[in-house]
Amino acid sequence: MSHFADIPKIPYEGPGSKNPLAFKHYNADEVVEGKSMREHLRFSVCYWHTFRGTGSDPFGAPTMVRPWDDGSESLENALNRVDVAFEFIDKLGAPYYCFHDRDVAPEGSSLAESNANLDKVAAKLKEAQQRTGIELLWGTANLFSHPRYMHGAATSPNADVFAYAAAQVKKAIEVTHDLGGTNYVFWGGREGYMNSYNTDMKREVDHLAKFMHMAVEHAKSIGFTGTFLFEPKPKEPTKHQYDYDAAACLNFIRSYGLEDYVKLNIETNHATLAGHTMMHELTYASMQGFLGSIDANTGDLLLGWDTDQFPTDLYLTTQCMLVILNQGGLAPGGVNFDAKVRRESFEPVDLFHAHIGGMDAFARGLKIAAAIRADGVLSDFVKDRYSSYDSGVGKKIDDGSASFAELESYMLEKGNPDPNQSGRQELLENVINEYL
Ligand code: XUL
Ligand code: CO
Repeated sequence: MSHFADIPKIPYEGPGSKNPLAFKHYNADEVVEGKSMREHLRFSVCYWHTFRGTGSDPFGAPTMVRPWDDGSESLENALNRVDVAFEFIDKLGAPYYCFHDRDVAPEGSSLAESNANLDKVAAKLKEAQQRTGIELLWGTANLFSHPRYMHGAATSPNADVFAYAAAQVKKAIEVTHDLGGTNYVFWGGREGYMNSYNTDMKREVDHLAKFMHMAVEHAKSIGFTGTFLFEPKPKEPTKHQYDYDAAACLNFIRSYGLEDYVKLNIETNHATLAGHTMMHELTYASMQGFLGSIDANTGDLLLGWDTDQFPTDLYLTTQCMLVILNQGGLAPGGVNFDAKVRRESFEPVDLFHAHIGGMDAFARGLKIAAAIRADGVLSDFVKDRYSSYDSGVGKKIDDGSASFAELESYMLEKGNPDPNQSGRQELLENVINEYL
């Protein structure tokens, strides 16, 4: 039975097309810089927003019209949703999907019942993956919705809650492994705090590290070789999240000896909540070899929360693809649309419009970034800007052979530094516009 009977498999029709249900730029087989767009972009649809989003907000009731969903938390409804999800992803032509354990299967009245529910749905997910060829980019556990996690999960002051979360993540890693997932994500849903007076920060952060080490150990013991991805977010739901931004996460990863196992999943709206641009966060993670995957979305300039909108801004997607191409791609990570349609966009077809727009925006970003790279307009400028370090005293600084004393005598003799050169920001911004 089709749940999107009026919607065909989304074709590529090219930039001239006016068909809202066609790609204008995402042409999966088109080769850019020696790889197909499918391989570069590794698009993923997220289960939680796309198939579980209701459109409710703190002021209003659900708005989404989802004719296939009876609105219940029954296993039957969850199993039925698998068919819907795979029909949608297949028609869209995205090669991957992602989920939290509780998006796909209902929480039971005990851990054992929740695990049994997850097993039943996972069996159906596996069958759907085999039938369609759609693969799992990453799995994760929801450690934030249930009231038991009100004070956090791995950072809860209640050791039993830590233990419950550990059991839940153990199961989620096993299911991810069984479904062939290539990554496992840790987003610290409530791993943070609201008030310093009642919080032992050192103990909480130590516990988070212990939790991750146990996850890594368990993964090894079952032969899961996927990448663990830590997803930075500065606030929301707690006031201070321990995984604030890429720099805070990397400090945590290195301080606790997790650097051989854990990389980062960088999300645009989390970057901007932290007061950074996405390009800053991507560059910071990438330059140290820790950019594993991205959650593609965008915030709203005028709203201060995580609005998780679909990305349509070509500057944003171009900047993302510049960093991704510079590091030679994201695999085994990908571009996951951790994005939701607005509550006013309540019809099923809006889900297609949203994903098509995001995929086209990234495809354009890819093509634009590749053209910028082919002409070397940024890289040549930046190389030249730092060329004083390619010879003479600069080279000695770079290779570590200079000392303060040597630099002092160099400068005493020379008198003044060579003159500075213009940073040419406006020129470069104009140049980028020529590629859009
Ligand atoms: C929340 C968020 C999560 C993670 C997965 O802001 O981004 O959906 O991506 O837990
Ligand atoms: Co995310």
